[in-house]
Amino acid sequence: MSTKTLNQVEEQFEMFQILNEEGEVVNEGALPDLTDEQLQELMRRMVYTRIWDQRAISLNRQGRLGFYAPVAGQEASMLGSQFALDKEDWILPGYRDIPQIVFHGLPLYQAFLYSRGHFQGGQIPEGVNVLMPQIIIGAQIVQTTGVALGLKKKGKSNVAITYTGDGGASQGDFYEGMNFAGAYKAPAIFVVQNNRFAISVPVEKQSAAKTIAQKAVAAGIEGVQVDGMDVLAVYAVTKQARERALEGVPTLIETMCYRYGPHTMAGDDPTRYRTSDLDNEWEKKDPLVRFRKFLEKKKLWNEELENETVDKAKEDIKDAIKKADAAPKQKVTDLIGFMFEELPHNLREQMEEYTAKESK
Ligand SMILES: Cc1ncc(C[n+]2csc(CCOP(=O)(O)OP(=O)(O)O)c2C)c(N)n1
Repeated sequence: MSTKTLNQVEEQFEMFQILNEEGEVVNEGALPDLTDEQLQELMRRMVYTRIWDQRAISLNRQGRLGFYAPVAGQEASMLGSQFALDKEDWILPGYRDIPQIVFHGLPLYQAFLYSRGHFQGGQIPEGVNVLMPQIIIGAQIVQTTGVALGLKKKGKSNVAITYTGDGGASQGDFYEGMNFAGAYKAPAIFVVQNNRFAISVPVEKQSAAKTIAQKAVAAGIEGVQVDGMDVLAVYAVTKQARERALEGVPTLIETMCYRYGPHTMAGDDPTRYRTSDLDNEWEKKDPLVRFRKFLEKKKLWNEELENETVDKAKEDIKDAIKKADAAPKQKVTDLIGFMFEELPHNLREQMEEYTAKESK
């Protein structure tokens, strides 16, 4: 293949956008058909999530939350895509994708318990169609195709969607999952949130490809690159991907975004691998600022609605933490007990030992 041909392929994956940084519509024909109430709900969810993120970081620093991967900067990418789903669709998330699963039905206190490593955080309630967030990079991608094929076999008009990062797109599972989905026409959507870094490794070091979206071509599925700071654009491409998925054509969506905070709260220092110029460049693209401007011009958002949302988020977080604090202290026997239906002999011995210890 000549370089010219490669360039021609890559040029097809131009970033799709509806709102520019000023909140102006640059793609009138692509505006999704959302009611005023739905537009406000999208804004509400992004503001709520920003507050939740700030609170979670602070709770983590106080030692009141465990593992936490900040989400600020990725709200449009996360929530615009989830908003395009049906309640019965399945989400297979990565560790950062907690907002999507909470807005899909997981109670907030369980998200906090997940963060604390408590088993109740993983007991997804019946009727909430999400699987446990994966810490192992890429481990939910092949499974997404499996879940999607299961839905198809059962005759459901639903899709399975998964989220990973640009780093996840460097894993073998990523290619296997997409290839499998393409070959078997699975109703699946693969979202790669390209926040430009896999911890400290820039995306340019992970792949020679100009876009991640173009990796769909080899799997024979659709690929689209979208402005991940533009909630309307993310919603629109996911909605289309969902319709296509139901017709047997999976889609890979690459959302161009940025995480404003550290990779996780476990000691990552982004100033060691990102410049303040780059941070500033992406701060100008802030998904909340942009969408707020768009809504304000339409008289659909104001300070009062903003404050109401902030207060509601703070109130909900307080209640959820209280509820998480009230969960029974996790025991070693819980951990062993949930692993097998029938314990192997070595674990049976440990179970007996800890049952005796815990009953004292
Ligand atoms: C299989 C595997 N390898 C390595 C790690 C360690 N690790 C955790 S997060 C991460 C980077 C992931 O980056 P990316 O996929 O871009 O996602 P992001 O965190 O930026 O959303 C790595 C290498 C892991 N969890 N799993």
